Amino acid sequence: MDRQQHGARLSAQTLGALPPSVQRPAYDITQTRLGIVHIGAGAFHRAHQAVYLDDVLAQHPDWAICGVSLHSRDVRDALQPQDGLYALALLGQESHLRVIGSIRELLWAKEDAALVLSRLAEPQVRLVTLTVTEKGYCLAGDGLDLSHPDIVHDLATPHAPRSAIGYVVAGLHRRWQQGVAPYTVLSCDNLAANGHRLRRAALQFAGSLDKTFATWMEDHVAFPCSMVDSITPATDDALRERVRGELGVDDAWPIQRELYTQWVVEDRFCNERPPLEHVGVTLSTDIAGYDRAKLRLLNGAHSSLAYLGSLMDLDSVGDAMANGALCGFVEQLMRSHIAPAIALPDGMNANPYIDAILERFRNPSIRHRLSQIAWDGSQKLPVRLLSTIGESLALGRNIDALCLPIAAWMHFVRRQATRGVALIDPMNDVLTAIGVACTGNAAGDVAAFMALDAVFAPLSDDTRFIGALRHAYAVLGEGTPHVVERALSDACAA
Ligand code: CS2
Repeated sequence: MDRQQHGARLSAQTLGALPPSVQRPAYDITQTRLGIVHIGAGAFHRAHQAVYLDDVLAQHPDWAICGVSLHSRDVRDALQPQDGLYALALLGQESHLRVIGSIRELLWAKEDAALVLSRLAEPQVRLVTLTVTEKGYCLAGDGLDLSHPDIVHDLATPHAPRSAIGYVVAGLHRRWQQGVAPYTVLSCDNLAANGHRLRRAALQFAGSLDKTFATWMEDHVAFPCSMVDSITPATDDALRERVRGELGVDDAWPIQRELYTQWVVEDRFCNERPPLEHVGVTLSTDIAGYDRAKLRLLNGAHSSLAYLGSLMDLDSVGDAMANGALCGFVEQLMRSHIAPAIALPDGMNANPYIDAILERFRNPSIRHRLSQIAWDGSQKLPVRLLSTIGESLALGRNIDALCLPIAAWMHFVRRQATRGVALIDPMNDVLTAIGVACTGNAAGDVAAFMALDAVFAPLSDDTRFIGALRHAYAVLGEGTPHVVERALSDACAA
């Protein structure tokens, strides 16, 4: 039977008519009230945090989300006509669809800036969360990148910001002026010590505007750290088709993720918080160990698969896991080179955690493209792999295997540049210039990359690192599939 109601769109009105196999919000979406402003309402937020909040709302209707997009209007335009509703496909052995209702309002900062700022000042907004990806924090080294065009702009016109930091601080400034209690600012991005880094950047920004206000922020605003985890492949045609068939109405932007999800949040809020512990979130006083394990093991392995696998002309994580040499190498990388170099949280054993990661990567219900993971390498590699290399060197450990994925990234940059394919990376221009100038000579090419302080400092003048990286770069030859595969087999046998 064709259930499709011709032209009908997912919305509060059509929600009741969805087939019973589709899980729906367990509350009346029209009765919820905003409690959270979320900056960066992309796929990860909608697959992760918004789902936890959908569970919270079933008991506590005052934690609905106002989702703000800073750059693109697409999410607002897709979801506003749907009353914020969208379908999430949960992919595992028993996949199912769930409609999420926690995002009650969608704003596009470029057009709705005044409304975003007024939401941020409303007392019932007690929490501001962010998923703006690594580059969205405008960081350089340990602090804010004061030469970043958005930061230069926002410091000149703080009441009309563009950046995430600019909005967070502008909202707090209004509250400070109006005597409204501050909100907690919770980063939900894959950055080590994300709350600490965001706090430093926000205080630095505020301090450049007004010292008294910055001191108030320092004393009163909490920036807890968090660790987020759920594999969320980009929406593709297969998903759109499946959702259209199963829902019986149109959804302009469904999303998908694996069944597995984890959210660990540091329990340090300066205003009320949703009862996250009731919906499967781990609240902890120290999340650094979880953070490290996830970023270094899961994300480190993901980026390794992405660059090595792309050179091998593989398309998805599933394809990469089906390649014996690559899968064997990445498993060994995690077990023998990453896990022994990092301190894990009390009670966490590396091997079962790694087993679970490998199983998640092999999930046959998911097609996660390596090209998606390869985005933003300049931002991801320092957090995911270079930090492990630095700590391994400090421990006197061998770093040869850890340098292979870094060398693969360099070959990947060179390959895309010579093919004339732009990288999705905020450093695309400089990386492409380096890639085009590469000759294949390991010493010269490594030296050119080492000039990228934002990526390689403080390792860029470490002779042990440079030696191992040159070797890894040379071992990968011209970065062609067979040579890469042989290098990985040799690395495993070594
Ligand atoms: C991936 C992550 O795209 C990427 O860089 O490594 O998005 C990864 O899927 C998530 O961090 C898993 O929690």
